[in-house]
Amino acid sequence: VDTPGFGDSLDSVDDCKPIIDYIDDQYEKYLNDESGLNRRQIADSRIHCCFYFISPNNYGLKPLDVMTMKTLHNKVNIVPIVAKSDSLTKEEVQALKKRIVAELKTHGIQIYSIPDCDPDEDEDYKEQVRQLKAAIPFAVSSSLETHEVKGRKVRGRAYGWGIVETENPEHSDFVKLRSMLVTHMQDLREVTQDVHYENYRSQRLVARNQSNSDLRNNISISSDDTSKDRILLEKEAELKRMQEMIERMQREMMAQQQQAGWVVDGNHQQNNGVNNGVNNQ
Ligand SMILES: Nc1nc2c(ncn2[C@@H]2O[C@H](COP(=O)(O)OP(=O)(O)OP(=O)(O)O)[C@@H](O)[C@H]2O)c(=O)[nH]1
Ligand SMILES: [Mg+2]
Repeated sequence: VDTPGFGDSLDSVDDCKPIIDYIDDQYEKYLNDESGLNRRQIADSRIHCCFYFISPNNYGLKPLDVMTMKTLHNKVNIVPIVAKSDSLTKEEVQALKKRIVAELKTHGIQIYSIPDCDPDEDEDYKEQVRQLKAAIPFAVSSSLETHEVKGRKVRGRAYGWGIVETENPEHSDFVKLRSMLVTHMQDLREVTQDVHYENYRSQRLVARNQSNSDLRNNISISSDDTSKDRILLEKEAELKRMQEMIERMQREMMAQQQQAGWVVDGNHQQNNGVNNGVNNQ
């Protein structure tokens, strides 16, 4: 899912809204499917990972970056990325990364955290995870074009002085980013399910309960209910009256049967030792 035009308008404050709406819509769809009949075959269109691209032209985060990530971080796994890293030198990339990490911390922005390895994990995997963690925010350079370098076809950007290769670890963190996504896809899904979706679900439940109790309270206090609401409320009250009547009748029947020496247990009836005149022989 792309977000074309994000941050391009003069006043970009509302640029985040369609993103939030899209994420929420997917949660809402999932919530509805979960409470439906066919729970086993839910198509999961929830957003499990959000790449947030940070411009290389600033000395760190812009106010829009801070505001957007703060709005998103309780909804989705954010993976921050430095865009167009080929426009910076190696030292500049490292300085910018350091600054971004510090600013994320200062602003209390929760980005996706790669889980720590189990102690009994093999050393190669531990080293891979250590490198991935150290590379955050991943600084990538991308291209839609392919070029020939030493007889190989590579994706990259051709400049007068040479070719910046997208998949060359010396030029870009693209391979690390891809490897993070592949290795930790299951964990990303689990964090979405256990943290972000649960947040959404509990907020929706609170909102639903609130609107139900508002509706009930309005029976007595609101004189300008819409007629549709009134009909609903009258039906609800009638249902309640009927339920009470049925319960009262059941209680009376029980009492009569107990007096006659019968014990009634759900669907079964038992003679309690008093002869009712039926002969079983
Ligand atoms: N130097 C450099 N330029 C890049 C890189 N990636 C994209 N560009 C250039 O940046 C410009 C914008 O790229 P897009 O990919 O369209 O950027 P975007 O943020 O998706 O733009 P919208 O979809 O319009 O919001 C284009 O001219 C690209 O060629 C990169 O890694 N390095
Ligand atoms: Mg785009």
